[in-house]
Amino acid sequence: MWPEDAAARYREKGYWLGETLGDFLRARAARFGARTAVVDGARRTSYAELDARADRLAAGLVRFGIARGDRVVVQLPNVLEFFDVVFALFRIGALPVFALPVHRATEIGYFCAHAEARAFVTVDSHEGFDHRDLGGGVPTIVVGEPGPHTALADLYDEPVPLDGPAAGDLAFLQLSGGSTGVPKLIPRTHDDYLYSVRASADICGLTTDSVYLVALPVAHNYPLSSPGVLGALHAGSRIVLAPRADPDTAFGLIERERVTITGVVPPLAIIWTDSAARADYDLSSLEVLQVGGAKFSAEAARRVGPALGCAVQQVFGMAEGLVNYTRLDDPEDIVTGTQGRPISPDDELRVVDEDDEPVWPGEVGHLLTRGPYTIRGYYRADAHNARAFTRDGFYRTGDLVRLTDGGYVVVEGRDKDQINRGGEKVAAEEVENLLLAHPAVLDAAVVAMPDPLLGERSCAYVIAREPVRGAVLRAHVRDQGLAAFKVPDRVEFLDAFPLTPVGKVDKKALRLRWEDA
Ligand code: AMP
Ligand code: DBH
Repeated sequence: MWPEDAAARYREKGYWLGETLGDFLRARAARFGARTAVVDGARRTSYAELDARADRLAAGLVRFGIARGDRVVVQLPNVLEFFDVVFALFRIGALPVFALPVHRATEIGYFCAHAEARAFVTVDSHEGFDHRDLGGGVPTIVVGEPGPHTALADLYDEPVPLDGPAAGDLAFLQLSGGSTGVPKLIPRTHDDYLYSVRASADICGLTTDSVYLVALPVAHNYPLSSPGVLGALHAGSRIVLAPRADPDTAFGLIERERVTITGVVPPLAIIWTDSAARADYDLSSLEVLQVGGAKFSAEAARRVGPALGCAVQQVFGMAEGLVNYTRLDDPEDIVTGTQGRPISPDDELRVVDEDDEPVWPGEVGHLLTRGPYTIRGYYRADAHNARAFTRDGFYRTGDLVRLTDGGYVVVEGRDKDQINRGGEKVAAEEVENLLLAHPAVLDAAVVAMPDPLLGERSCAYVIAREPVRGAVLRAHVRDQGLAAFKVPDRVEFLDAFPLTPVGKVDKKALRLRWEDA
């Protein structure tokens, strides 16, 4: 949490308004009542209805045993019930832990255990996978057919009075892509998050005429808040939920709902750009395509406008806080050649060398940041926090950047032990630990290899004790029950790893094997 002098400054400057997310929806409903808030297939829900659904579900969740301060792991795809669940929890003052639909038993089990979850909310099945038993022994609430668990549909009761949280309290736990053996949970408060939401809606030009398509999984920080569904609710816009992000599904919804803005990751932007010419859809309503989550090349950025007939906005953000946007009125070279500038005049960005000393202006260095919506520590992670934050509270992003004269950020690389697979982050150590658990593996090092579509894919270098096939090791990782994107794309065998002068595995040298190839 922030030191009191910083908190006082953020309140004084009007960033932290003392509003909770539950009150936020109430105020939006009072203002935009009859307007359509969420479109999910044939279901169209107004602001007033959304508000009432959250109150009714909050009552049922309290009856289920959920109280203020409890953590609840929420794993829902892009469905209307996501809004009911998270706003009901916000009103109770219980904290959603935002899992993604791709997560499996290993991740869900970890989130439930680490957050000591009181309940797990999921969907009966999604993309052919049955989610109902992922919570293990944690009481489970299911959207759809509940099996032996509780049906969410049975929890919409008559509203009850709630004492609710304070705006300075934690609102939820967001996930970090991470770089360590286990994922980190990110504690965000009502006050800090809503500041980033309001400011983002403003920067992205959202109004009551905007229609925001949720193409990515809604619980991810980017479609949730940059400006995402919360930004859309702030502005009185209409939210359209896409069940999938393939061009036919997304373009069909853009045409049908007259979508004006959406946010995607670079591989999707590339696929949409390529498909637009071939597809026979009316995309004329689309004004802004946001691209973020991983580096978007200037070449790819230049192709978007002509193909899709819209402007590009680059977004460089992190669930820990700091979000940068190119502005809608920025010149072409800024929009294609940078990852934007921070939301807030009070976002502090430092670019430093290995000794935390500032580099020369314009030079590449490690990005450290601190500000009104950037966390000061991960949830229940004291030892890690001592490394991940400086003593004066700056978050070590693990990104290598340079700043332009105008204060725009250009992402040049990364020093964290992570593979960014088109926006899906793989913590190398997490996968290495799973590989090491296989009897044939003596040592393992997972690194990024370049990929034309995803930007990066993962390659596991393995020193084997005995002959084993790469496919067997990939299956071994997959069988541990974790998100499919973490399975190494490729396995290569070596007799020994290159070492750095101090004797650590030289991952830079391992990555270079691919760049030279
Ligand atoms: P997380 O901390 O898991 O929320 O992931 C945030 C990280 O994603 C950042 O620290 C960057 O490494 C990466 N990232 C997000 N957006 C971009 C972007 N536009 N360009 C390059 N990297 C990005
Ligand atoms: O990658 C991210 O985590 C991200 C990207 C864009 C993010 O959290 C965000 C915008 O808010």
